[in-house]
Formats: sequence, structure tokens, C-alpha cells
Amino acid sequence: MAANQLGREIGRASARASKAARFRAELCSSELAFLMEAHDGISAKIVEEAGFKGIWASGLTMSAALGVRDNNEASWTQVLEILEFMSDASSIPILVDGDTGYGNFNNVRRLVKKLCQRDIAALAIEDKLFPKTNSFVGENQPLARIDEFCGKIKAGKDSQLDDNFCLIARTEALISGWGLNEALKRAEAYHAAGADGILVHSKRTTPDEITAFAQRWGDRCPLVIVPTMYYATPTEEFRKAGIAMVIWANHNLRAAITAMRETSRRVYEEASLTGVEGRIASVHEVFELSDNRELIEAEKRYLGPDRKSVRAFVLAATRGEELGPLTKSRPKCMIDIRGTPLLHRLVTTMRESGVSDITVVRGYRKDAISLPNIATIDNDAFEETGEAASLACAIDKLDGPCLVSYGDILYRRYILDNLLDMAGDIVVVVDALWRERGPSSSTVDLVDCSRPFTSGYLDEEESVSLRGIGRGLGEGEVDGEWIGLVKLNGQGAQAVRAELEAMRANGTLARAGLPELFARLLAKGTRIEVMYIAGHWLDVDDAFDLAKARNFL
Ligand code: SPV
Ligand code: MG
Repeated sequence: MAANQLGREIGRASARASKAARFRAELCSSELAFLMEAHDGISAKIVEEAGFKGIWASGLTMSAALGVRDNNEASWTQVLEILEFMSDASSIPILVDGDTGYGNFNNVRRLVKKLCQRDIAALAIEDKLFPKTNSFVGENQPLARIDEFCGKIKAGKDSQLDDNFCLIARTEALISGWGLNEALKRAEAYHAAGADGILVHSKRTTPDEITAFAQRWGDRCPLVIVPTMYYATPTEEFRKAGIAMVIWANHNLRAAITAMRETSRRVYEEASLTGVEGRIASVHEVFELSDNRELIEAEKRYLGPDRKSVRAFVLAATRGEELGPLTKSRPKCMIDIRGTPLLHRLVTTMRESGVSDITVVRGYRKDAISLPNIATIDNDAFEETGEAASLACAIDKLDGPCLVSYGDILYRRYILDNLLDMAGDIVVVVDALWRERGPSSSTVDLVDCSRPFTSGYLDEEESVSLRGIGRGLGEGEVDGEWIGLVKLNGQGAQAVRAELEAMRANGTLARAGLPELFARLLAKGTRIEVMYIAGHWLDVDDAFDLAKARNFL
């Protein structure tokens, strides 16, 4: 099958053809194809964005971007790393400038395998000696022996993991001054050795020797050129000469150099950014090129329920008299625990769990509560009221999924993560090891549950629910202690709001704590789920607790 026909066949293949198949289709197409240079992930994206159907991963520019010379100073695995980023960053095929193949036939074999594993479509190797020197540096660079170079081509072709992977053999015969006949002889041998295309390079400022080569070559196999030096040649001439593929070999890096120099110079001289802002890509463009949007979508898919929509209410209006002088000038939520206020630690745990919409209900010494990026609501009647009234101050925001937390507690993050994953309209966190907390354990937060915490409680199908809370539970009824943390979903929030309104209406709101609120909900038949934990939390009521809190961290 003639090369052009083969190209059309492949071109008709599915749009999801492999990168190698698409490269082959471009190489073999009857249309002149173009590759644009890229040297890293972002330039690869920019080439694709411009509309190119293929990328030239230039040895010169990848080296230069690393700050080294085009003399194999970067190792082949370092180049491979760059190629991996470029390949991941773009969906169009990449032709890699593989210099001389980084060694002998054996190195080429390994190179080709590694390129295929990274979804690289094609490799060009040139008939010079390792370590190579850029074609435009010096004169009469030595060439490889033809048979030795043919061995590399065969080894490369035998190692490809994708049938459509292309190996382009590049002859430097013209550049090195060996003349047209030598160039043709070499191209012929490389073609016979299995090369999928011939790259014939020239450093003249006119295309004469390239067009002469093309004329004598005919359509034996596709010809690839790099018109860096004969750039003024109209592209139409390449079409007329029957060239298959043109490589614009280094222009993105050169453009970047000019722009970076100008920007650096200006910012340095002006010691200001005003002269450059507006003339350079915006930070937003950087985010767009980095495809930040995709990550936002992925977060929605993989991070489970969107915790950004969960609001947290931290009840922090009380002073905490038991802490004496420590709470003279600040509420107890702001006391220092190893250099950081307790509330700060609590808020950090919430943020680490993805809950960022946090409202703190302040009261005593409210001005001492100053944390960045939190909302505050004030319960100015804090001296005469309890937690239910504090929560009622935020009643307008009690809407949709939310957490309500005492402001004087600390817990391990996994507790919050697990709670956020729990199903149920209202879920309270209950510590089954309440007895171990000792005498300071508050009796008002003790709970009676539908099942005690046993090692097998998770195996039971039915979830555990709350049966009773607060004073009045008999010793044998207590299954744990509510830690001061509850999660509500939309329905739960609605139930709590309605109950707070009812309490306000009948005058019981002011003095009530949250246990009374839960007790009233239970009395109405509202189901309250229990998430058992076994320690790993604490509250800070007195000096003894404070000492424990310092050890907790
Ligand atoms: C490259 O871009 O690295 C090339 C083309 O090999 S040239 O610099 O013209 O040799
Ligand atoms: Mg090169």
C-alpha cells in the first residue's frame, strides 16, 4: 500500500486512535503536516491549544529549558521525565528528538520501550556520535557508520510496543558536508532498515539542497524537514517538493526567552509589577492551562459529599468560671493550649475535614475571639442563657447540613470525618468510655442508647439511636457521654429549628442546654442516631482538663 493511501486509511480510523496511530496518519497523509516545538508540559498544552496535530519534543529546547547544553548533558532518563509530563499534559502525538539514541542499539531498544510506555508516538534518531553536538554548532561533525546506525533503527523497530510507533531516521550528511549522494545513500539504507520516515536536515539559508534531495528521493517514504535556517522559504515550496512533515523546531522556547528577558528586565529596573501586569498571562490563565477546573469536578466525584456545603456552629459564649484567672480576659474557648487557642485548634480540625463555613457564637469577652475566616454571631445575653439560646442566635443560618459543636472540646479528626459520613437526620457523638473520664464527667451529657457499645455493635444492621439524655438516668442505663458534637442534615436542622422556636415560645429556651433540646426531640419521637467513639476527645472545664488537653496534642 502506498504511503499516502495508508495514511488515509489510518486517518479514517476512530477518533480515539492511539497517539502513535494519529502520528502515523499525519506522517503518511497527502497533506503537509506540521509539528510545533515544546519543551515541557505547559508548552505542550499551548501547542495543542493552538491547533497543532503534533509536538516536536526538541532536544535543543528541552536541554536549554533545563539550563544545560544540547550535548547530552541532560541524561536520557531526565529527558524521559520531561516527556512524561508533556505526554500527560497533551492529547496530541509527540515526536521525540532522541539525538543519537543515547548510546548503541541496546540503549535505543530500551529507549523505545520506555517511550511507548509513556504514550510517545514517535522517535527521531540522528546518525551522529554520542555525545552529540547541536547541528548548528561547528563544522564537519563526524557521522555514525551506516551499518551501525541501521542496527539502531532495526533494534528500535523491534522494540516498539505499539505497531504504529514511528521511528524517523535523521541524516546529518548534508549538515556535515558529505553531500547529496551520501545523504541519499544513507537515507536509502535507513529506509531499508525499517525507518518509517527520513528526516533530512540542512543548515543552509535556502532550501535548495533539501528540495534537491526530495526530488531524487521521490515517494520512497515520508520526508521530514526542519527549516530553522531556511525559514524564509514559503511553505508552499515544501508542499510542491512533496515534503510530508515540517518541524518548527525551537520557536516556543525562543519566544519564551524574549518574553522572560523583557519581563525580568522591566520588573528589575522598575522594582514594580505595574509595568508588566496586563502584558503577561494572568494567573487565571495559568490555572486554566493547568486545568484546575477538572480537579474541582473530580473533588465533587471522589471526595464524597461536598463538605463545603456543611456549616459548622461553634457555641463559645460562656466564660468557664472554673478556670479562674485564665478566663478573666477571654472566654475559655480562647485559652491557650500549647501556644494555640483551643478554638483555633477546633476550627483547624474542622477545616482539615473540609468544613470551612464556620460560625462562632460569642458572648463573654467576645472581642477576644479573633480568628481569621470565621463568621461570628453574638449572644449578648450569655450570662442568663445557655447553649440552646446561643444556638437560637444562629437560627436563620440553621439550614441544610450542619455541625453543632461546643466550643470547649477537642477531638481527633477521624471522629469528625466519620461523623460527616454518617447517615441520619440528627447524629450525636457518644463516648462509650465515659467512666474512664473520671469525676469531672458531666452528668447532664450522659446518654442512654438503644444498644450499648460492644465490640460487635458495628456488625448489627440496625444503627444505634438515642433513648434518653441528661440528668435522671439511672446508673445502669448510661451507655456513654455525648461529647458536645452533633451533625444535622437538612431535615435534622429543620427539626432543631422548629424545636428552638417552640422553646422560645414556651419560655424554656433561655436556660436550656442542648441535652434538653435533644430530650424534647426524643419525646416527640424524633430519631437521633448515635455514633459511638472510645475516647480520643476531651473538653476543658477546669485546670485538670487543661492539663489533659496539653497532653492530648
Ligand atoms: C532540535 O530541535 O533539538 C533539533 C533540531 O535537533 S536542530 O536544533 O535544528 O538540530
Ligand atoms: Mg536536537
